[in-house]
Amino acid sequence: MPFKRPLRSYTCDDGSLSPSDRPSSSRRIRSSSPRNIEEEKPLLIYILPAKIRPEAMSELVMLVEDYKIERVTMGHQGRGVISELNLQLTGDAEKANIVVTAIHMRQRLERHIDSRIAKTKAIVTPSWLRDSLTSGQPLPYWNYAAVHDLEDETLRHCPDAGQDTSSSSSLRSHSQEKENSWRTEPDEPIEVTEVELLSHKARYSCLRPSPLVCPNQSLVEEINIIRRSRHLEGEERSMLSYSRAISVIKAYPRIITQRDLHDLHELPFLGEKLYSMIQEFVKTGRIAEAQTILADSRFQSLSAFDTIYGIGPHTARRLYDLGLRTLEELEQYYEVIPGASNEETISLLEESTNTEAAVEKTIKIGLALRHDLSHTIPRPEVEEINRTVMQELSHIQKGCKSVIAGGYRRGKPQSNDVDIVITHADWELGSQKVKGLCKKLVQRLHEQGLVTHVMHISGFHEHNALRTHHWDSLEKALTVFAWPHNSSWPRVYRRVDLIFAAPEVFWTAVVGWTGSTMFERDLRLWAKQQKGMKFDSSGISRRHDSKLYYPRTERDVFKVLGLVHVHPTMRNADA
Ligand code: 8GT
Ligand code: MN
Repeated sequence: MPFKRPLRSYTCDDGSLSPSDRPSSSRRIRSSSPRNIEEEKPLLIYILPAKIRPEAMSELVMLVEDYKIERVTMGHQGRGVISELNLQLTGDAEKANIVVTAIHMRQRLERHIDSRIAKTKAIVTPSWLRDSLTSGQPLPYWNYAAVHDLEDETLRHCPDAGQDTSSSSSLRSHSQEKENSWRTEPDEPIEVTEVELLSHKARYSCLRPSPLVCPNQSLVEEINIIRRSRHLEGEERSMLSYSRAISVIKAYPRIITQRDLHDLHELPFLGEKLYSMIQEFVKTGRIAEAQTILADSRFQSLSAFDTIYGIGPHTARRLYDLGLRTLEELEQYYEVIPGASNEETISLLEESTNTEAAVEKTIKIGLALRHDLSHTIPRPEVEEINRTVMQELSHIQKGCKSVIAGGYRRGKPQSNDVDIVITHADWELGSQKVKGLCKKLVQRLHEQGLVTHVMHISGFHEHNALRTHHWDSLEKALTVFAWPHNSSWPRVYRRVDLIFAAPEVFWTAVVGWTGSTMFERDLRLWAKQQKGMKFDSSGISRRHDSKLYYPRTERDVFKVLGLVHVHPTMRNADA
């Protein structure tokens, strides 16, 4: 299918748009200090058509063109505001600063662009273009590198980080002027001064800085084996002790050596037993108990069963007690054909129940799709799933916004599933506008063939027993998502969770779904023990008078709870 307009006519190098057509946009307002916009050089974008559907290609071109027209119009209206984003399409990859592509394999890319040239460009996904146009600034590339093998080269071409910060703070002051606006933007860069306010000695993990990978990661992995064993055996208290120990070690700022051992006494939750395990690890690089567990056949079976969606420790033990030992035996027991889940989708119209039949159905889907579901999801695909879901949602309700939460938001390069928290951008009316959307969206995604299974769907549930105000604010669907056969992404089944929140509780929902689990647990504990408040994904309230809080930003969530803002990438308080 041809583009709506031929790509070449938009190239800057053949001069189809005059330089005076370039300035200003209203979307993102920069400082009021005048700049010579005539002299500004645009970023040249080459969109590689291979693997992009013609409609999507056409949409991308139109997005850039519409943006440019809007920018020009604002400039001519003399508003004196200058957009960060000055893009120009080019038909010549060699001249481009940025190559936008749906290709993810280096070899495949090099069929279209010479490797020598590719190395000198930023190679990004179409999401970068869309998200940059939405935010009105050239976003940093780190979440958008299209080709893993060329990530380093791509990041080297990243836009100036300083510019980013200034533009986001000026956006903030701009949006504060507008009564009805609030932040639904992506994460700001991490602020070193904020991290310094946290302490690795704090009792609550929401006061400690917990990076994705810590200096003592191999020790953490070793203790995590013991933790998992306790979890599988249903020994919850013991499991929690190990979880706490892990979360403390995650925040410890340097590699633990013999010399550091006495320091550990200053840390919370490291009792005698843990202390001697750490000592053993420092000496030998191993913890004997963990190694014994790993070699244990019961642990191996229960671990394998526990990887199946729908099977928790309790079910795993029950299956083991029936004499089952391997996943193949489980497949026979449940009469499942691997890879071919024709298991009918759980009714879209009815709320999920926890009946035995419903649980069994979920296990059957989880087992049949286990090979696909065991593959982790790279960041560019997570972003594309979000974008696709939001595009489908826009056909049902305009003006919705989303944040990808979960491990993705904490910086994980690969996720086990995708957690998308959705709201409506209208602070006043959004609550009504998102009501009932979850079911409609899932139905639409199912009709489009994008959602193949629904594991669970539920309507509004309440923040607490106090039936004050419209607190019925979260709807969620736990689904299985798959790309269409003609997509540039492989057809691998992916788990996607869709969570709908009213604007008043959007940021509490995002915080609640960003994790990690121990961070969440300590947020709730902190709120209860130190602040006399109740925190969960569906809201924050004060216990003594049930006062409800409606934070407009994520920072507000932390502020209301009396906490320093912890950047999402510092909330990795689990192994
Ligand atoms: P992964 O998906 O790569 O494994 O990593 P993850 O994103 O950290 O794990 P997750 O299992 O997807 O959980 C993401 C966060 O959502 C966790 O912090 C967890 O506490 C939270 N979460 C659920 N399920 C539910 C739920 O039903 N309600 C609420 N409020 N939060 C939940 O996982
Ligand atoms: Mn997740």
